[in-house]
Amino acid sequence: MSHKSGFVNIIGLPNTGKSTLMNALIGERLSIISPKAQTTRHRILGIVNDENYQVVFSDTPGFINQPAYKLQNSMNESVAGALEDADVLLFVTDKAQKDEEQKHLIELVEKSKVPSIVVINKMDLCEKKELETLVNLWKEKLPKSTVITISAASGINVKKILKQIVELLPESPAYYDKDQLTDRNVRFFVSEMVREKIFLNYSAEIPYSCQVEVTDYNESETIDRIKCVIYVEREGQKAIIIGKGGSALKKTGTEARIEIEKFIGKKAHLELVVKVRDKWRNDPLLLKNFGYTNR
Ligand SMILES: Nc1nc2c(ncn2[C@@H]2O[C@H](COP(=O)(O)OP(=O)(O)OP(=O)(O)O)[C@@H](O)[C@H]2O)c(=O)[nH]1
Ligand SMILES: [Mg+2]
Repeated sequence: MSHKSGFVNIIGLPNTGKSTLMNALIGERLSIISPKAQTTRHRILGIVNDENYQVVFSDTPGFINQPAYKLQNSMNESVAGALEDADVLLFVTDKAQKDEEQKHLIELVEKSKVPSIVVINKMDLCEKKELETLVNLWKEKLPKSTVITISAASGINVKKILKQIVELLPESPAYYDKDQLTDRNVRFFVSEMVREKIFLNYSAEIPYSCQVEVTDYNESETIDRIKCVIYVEREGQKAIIIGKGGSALKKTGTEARIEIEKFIGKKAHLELVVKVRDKWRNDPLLLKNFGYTNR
């Protein structure tokens, strides 16, 4: 039997459930998820391997219509990059998304030469009639695309999408080793797990002002000892992150450690330190050092 392989890139507005969908497709918790918009900041590969096919999914940051920081420009650039090398596009949306916000993405999908699937996520939040209306609207908006309704959070129709994707993939040998799950290393996922807990534990501007870097990672057979620095933009934010008597940081650290231990399959010791880097979200050199840009 012939072998199929290709890049399937997941795009959409922030908070539509792209990361939840990628995790559901690959069956692992690779991408971090939060109820807040703009959780994902990088393009992250998640690979599904089968004897007869290899699907290389890319989770991408939600597209930002009016970027206010250089960080957001780099997030949008990774969306643009994901459009360039796609064999199949998954355009994730839900009933809450407005057409004017999605205009740019709709045009990109329309212009793209690769097959696309409009994924209407969060179907659990829709009445039957409402869902039918949404499906019909999307069929009108993007007549060349296939439209599928899913609930990424509960896994409804996720298998159906995978089946559809494999049908659309070109015949090709695998791009990656068949035992490879992602292109990112453990350090990256550790920093993301800390960032996820920050997104869940703090409000307003705090999660958006944080960058997490793993500065030490000492592996041993039974326990990994990890040190992370959380960078914030102002002293006031540092105080909020740490909390009264260190309580907020302690909570975040404990929650992240539990997640990290599940991920690495052994015990972890996690030390978190908070530092201030003035306006890092607009600083080209810091953005480069933090791995957001190549320039
Ligand atoms: N009700 C419902 N909520 C969902 C579903 N899928 C995802 N969510 C929720 O939607 C929120 C956003 O999910 P994410 O996967 O982080 O969304 P995203 O598109 O990756 O967001 P960004 O990374 O910010 O662009 C989270 O609170 C999820 O739990 C679903 O099928 N049903
Ligand atoms: Mg995401």
